[in-house]
Amino acid sequence: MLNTFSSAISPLLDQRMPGHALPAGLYTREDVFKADLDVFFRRHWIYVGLECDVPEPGDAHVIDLGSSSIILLRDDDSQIRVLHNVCRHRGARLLDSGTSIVSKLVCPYHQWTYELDGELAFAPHMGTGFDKTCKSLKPVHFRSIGGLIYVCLSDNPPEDIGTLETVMRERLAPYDIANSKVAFQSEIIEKGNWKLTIENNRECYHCSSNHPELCVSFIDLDFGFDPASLSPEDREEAEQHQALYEARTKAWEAEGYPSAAVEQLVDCATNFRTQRLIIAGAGESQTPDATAASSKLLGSMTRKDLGDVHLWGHNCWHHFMGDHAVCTMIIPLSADETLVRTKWLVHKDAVEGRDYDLDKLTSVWVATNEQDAQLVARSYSGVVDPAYEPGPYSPFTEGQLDNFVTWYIDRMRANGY
Ligand code: 3BY
Ligand code: FES
Ligand code: FE
Repeated sequence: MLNTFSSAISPLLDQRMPGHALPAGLYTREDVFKADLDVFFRRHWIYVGLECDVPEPGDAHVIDLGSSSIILLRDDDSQIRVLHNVCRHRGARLLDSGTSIVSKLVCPYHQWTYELDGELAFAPHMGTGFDKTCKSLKPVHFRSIGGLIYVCLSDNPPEDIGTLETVMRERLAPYDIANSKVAFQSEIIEKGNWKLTIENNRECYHCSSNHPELCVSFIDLDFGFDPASLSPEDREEAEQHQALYEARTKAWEAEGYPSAAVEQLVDCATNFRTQRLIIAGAGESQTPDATAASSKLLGSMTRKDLGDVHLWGHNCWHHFMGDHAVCTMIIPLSADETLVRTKWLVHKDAVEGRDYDLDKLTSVWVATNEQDAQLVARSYSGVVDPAYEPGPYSPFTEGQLDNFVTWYIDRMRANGY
């Protein structure tokens, strides 16, 4: 069956040239935005938050996604639940955006009252013949993967999340993210299309001239390139870099820490990449001097020299280091606005001022996010200019952008566009 927008969007998908950015309309058009929300934020798995967003029974956290709204909560048995934020009476939103503490979910409209597992407990004036049992709140498909909450709003979630689950459960185990604490959270609305936000995150071509704070600890990743396409200088640099990674990865793995790159980037529904990255300089953490910001390490970690386990998805990027983690998700708000939500995690017992300094913990990514927001806005304002035409990606530093937009086109096609 053809989708409503397929006839209009399909030629744009055809126009995309391999190795190049997308045609303007795929970033700017309202019909494409609606299709993107449907395909990439309803029919695919997306990262939406953390178990530690709701540490205690009764903690609830609302996440708005386009016209949908979901409630992440911890029930009376300390189990994580994810429910649609839609009353089964006449549809009213049960909870407002943000975080709250609840003993039951009471609809503000006519007081239908639900248990924290979603069961309808009380519905006034509905008569004796009314069967409450079939009016529980609708559950959302979700997985907690090492404390990271992934949801899929479709009735048939893609099954290939299994690889991500297996790989990240093992990699994240020592960090015990489920029992960490959100030390700080930030939200930025970037003035640009969500795909530009993701493309911007998939390269560090822009880092040396735009991210002085991040560059202290972050070493660019060179991947996805064809050595034959590089100049002799670039090839030498890439080879040295690869040799360093190979040696360090081998050493970490010999010590029992899975570190090699695992990726599912094209020819798949669930797009992800992980690798234990080398941290530059002092080598411990993404802080102003690359030393740890928290003296209490995450989970059962005893070492600060285990690099940065990075994880990318099509709506998120994460960095798990010995002392803290930085978890970022995006939600498209419109074709030209994207919400970027970042959380900084520390050990649950770490105390600000005693175990960590909040400014040292957060300043690198606060600055980096702000710089990236400016870059995405700058990029988007050029993409809407009639003079824009899709330019070529660097085969050296932008191979991941090519992978991302290739996956984007394939997934649009696979979903009928
Ligand atoms: O967060 C990331 O994955 C990094 C930071 C800079 C660019 N990107 C590769
Ligand atoms: Fe919720 Fe009526 S809409 S009780
Ligand atoms: Fe950046």
